[in-house]
Amino acid sequence: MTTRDERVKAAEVAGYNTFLLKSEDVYIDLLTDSGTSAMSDRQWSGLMLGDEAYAGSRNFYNLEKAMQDIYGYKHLIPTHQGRAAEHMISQILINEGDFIPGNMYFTTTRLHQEIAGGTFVDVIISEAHDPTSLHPFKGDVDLDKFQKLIDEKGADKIPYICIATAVNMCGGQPISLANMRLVSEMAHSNGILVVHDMTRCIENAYMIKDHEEGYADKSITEITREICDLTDAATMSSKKDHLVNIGGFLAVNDPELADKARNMVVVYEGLHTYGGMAGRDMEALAIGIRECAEYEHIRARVEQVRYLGAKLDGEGIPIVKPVGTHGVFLDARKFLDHLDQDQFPAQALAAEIYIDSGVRAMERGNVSAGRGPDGENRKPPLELVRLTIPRRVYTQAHMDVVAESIMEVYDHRGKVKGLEFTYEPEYLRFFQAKFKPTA
Ligand code: P71
Repeated sequence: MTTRDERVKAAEVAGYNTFLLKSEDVYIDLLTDSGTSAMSDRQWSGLMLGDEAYAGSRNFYNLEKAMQDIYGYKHLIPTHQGRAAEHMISQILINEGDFIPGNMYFTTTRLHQEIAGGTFVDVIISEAHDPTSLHPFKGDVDLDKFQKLIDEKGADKIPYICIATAVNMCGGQPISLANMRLVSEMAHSNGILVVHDMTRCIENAYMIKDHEEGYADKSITEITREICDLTDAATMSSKKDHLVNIGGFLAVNDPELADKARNMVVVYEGLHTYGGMAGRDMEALAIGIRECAEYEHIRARVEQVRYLGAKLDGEGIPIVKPVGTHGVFLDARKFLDHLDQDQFPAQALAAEIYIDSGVRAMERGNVSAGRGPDGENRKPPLELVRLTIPRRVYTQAHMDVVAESIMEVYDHRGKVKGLEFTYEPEYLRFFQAKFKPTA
């Protein structure tokens, strides 16, 4: 624990960017659920079974089998984390001038599409951009938007549609299987592939079981398989659903695509039977793939997120509703309605919460969205602060402390100042940017 004075100083040194705080100076760390979950006793045991042969480690085959059993994709190309898989699929499938529709952007995903010469096009339903819309599946694709893109640009300019499950940037919102089925049909009938960002697929499967008609009696693994069977390839950051500190993969069904990816992974990651992971990492990951699909686990995980959400909502704090799967997202536009979006209200709010209590959150608004091709801030409709909950780490009592702090900041919200850049890096600026309060 730190004093308020110490946190005021730490925030200033960090340029009001929670990515630049030392973790030692953080009390409850809700920056991300990525690589921060607790591994189980079984996963830790797996670390002791590392087969560190350079090639053909038995842990690779265990990992391949676990992925095939749970997700059903045919070929596995391991990577050190999710963005490496995004890099490979983007480089392989995208040509200069292509368009890549998706159910909302994700920072690293879009950047890799752009570096490959593509342009991301948002085709998520409009409700996703509205924090107050109670649509139960805000991750759904707007089929009219998708059709319009096909009509305008031509299907030959669209190599694939990127479908995320539990859409991160709009609050961890699920896509329904009914919608996915239609998207998959529309894509495939136009010769367009479906690439699945399945970083939090199990969390999405829980939401489908929870409230999509006809799925209450299906198991998490049955639902997960049904999702994956509608898609052709998948990128995975195993640092989320799979409960490991590092790891990920690209999974594909087409053998030719698999060969291309295997050829590429040796350039950037390592041999195709380890892809940047140690044997022991792959063993822990293989075990995590099976564990995360256990109903008791995923229920406890999502319901803990809902617990915090209900608490804040009950106090009248503006949050994204319905509460999603991996965190509670504060609506900073409403919370700090005296600030202009170019004063980065979400960035300012995350810094203020840290100063109040040592709780670390993450900006997911104008700073994260970056600048468009015209050089201007993109000013996304959603200006959010994400309170992201690691899996199997915190108790409900921690959530109570978080809620108390948010309520305290809400009480003096009028005093929170906006921010301006003092340093702005070119790529993924939110990671390393620095700010100072506006006068
Ligand atoms: C999260 C992260 C980690 C992160 C990444 C970029 C900015 C801030 C934080 C990573 C994801 C993700 C989705 C849906 C791909 C990646 C990249 N999320 N897709 O939410 O959520 O995976 O980090 O393993 O490279 O804090 P990677």
